[in-house]
Amino acid sequence: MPTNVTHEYKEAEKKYLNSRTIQEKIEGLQDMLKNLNKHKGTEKLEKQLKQKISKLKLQLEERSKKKKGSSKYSIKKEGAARIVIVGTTNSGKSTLLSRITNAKPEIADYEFTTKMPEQGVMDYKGVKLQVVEIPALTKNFYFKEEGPPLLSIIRDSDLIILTFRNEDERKMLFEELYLNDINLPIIYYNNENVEKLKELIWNNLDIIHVFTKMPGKKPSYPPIALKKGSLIKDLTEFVHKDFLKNFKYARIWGKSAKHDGQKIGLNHKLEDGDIVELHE
Ligand SMILES: Nc1nc2c(ncn2[C@@H]2O[C@H](COP(=O)(O)OP(=O)(O)OP(=O)(O)O)[C@@H](O)[C@H]2O)c(=O)[nH]1
Ligand SMILES: [Mg+2]
Repeated sequence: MPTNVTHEYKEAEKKYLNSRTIQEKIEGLQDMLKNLNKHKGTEKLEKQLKQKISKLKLQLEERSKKKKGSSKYSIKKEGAARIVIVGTTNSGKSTLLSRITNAKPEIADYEFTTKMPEQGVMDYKGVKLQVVEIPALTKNFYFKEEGPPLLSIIRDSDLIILTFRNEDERKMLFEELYLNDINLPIIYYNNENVEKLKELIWNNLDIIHVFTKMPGKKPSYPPIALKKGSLIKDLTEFVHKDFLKNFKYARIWGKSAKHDGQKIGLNHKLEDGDIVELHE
């Protein structure tokens, strides 16, 4: 135990040691975590606190599963990636969802309009991406009935778009994400037009899109979404397993090509927007 912990940390520790219910225990540990003056010497302690919290949360979740099904909040993963809109109430989450997807969520000037997760599909250059609006996040979100299932939708995403009305709200959101061990890329937006906004989202995802074509034909549509860093080998395998066996070479147009129609092999690295002609 490092000796240079803060007064607030010691107070939180006292509260934790006197707590009785699982929820109180988690809250106490979270307070300790928040008040831990983080540096190299406290890394081990931070890890231990996080582990204790996870264990207790598991216990709590096991109990609530027995009580009621939280599956009504679950959302099936679809598309090449999942983007979640996370924010405080009335911060424009539904407005954003309606701007970038086909969804028509209720938008109103009263608070907590959205009560269930809403989803829509964002089309970017032909790639379908799932966008989910999470009902407004509040302090100690984990302890709300809908907290754990909604937090797992967030955890199971590729990118967070964060919305808030002021700096206090922004801090609260970051604290909630931290306490719930959510470490995803986060972007803000600033009322950009829809095309700029979609581009911002796309550029922060870990995927690229590529087109395949047959010799003498036009590129096929829609394109194929692949992880950044994918090779011709990955694309070929995705198109058809048999293609890989019979692969002879490919020709490529686009950012990764030295010249139009460059002849390449399986280990060539693809770039966003490339067009590939597979020869077998
Ligand atoms: N000033 C301003 N108002 C906005 C913006 N986006 C939405 N609004 C307005 O703010 C109110 C709330 O918008 P929503 O999109 O419903 O906000 P929300 O975050 O989904 O809210 P809840 O679902 O109720 O938590 C509406 O009256 C919107 O017209 C924005 O960018 N700026
Ligand atoms: Mg809403």
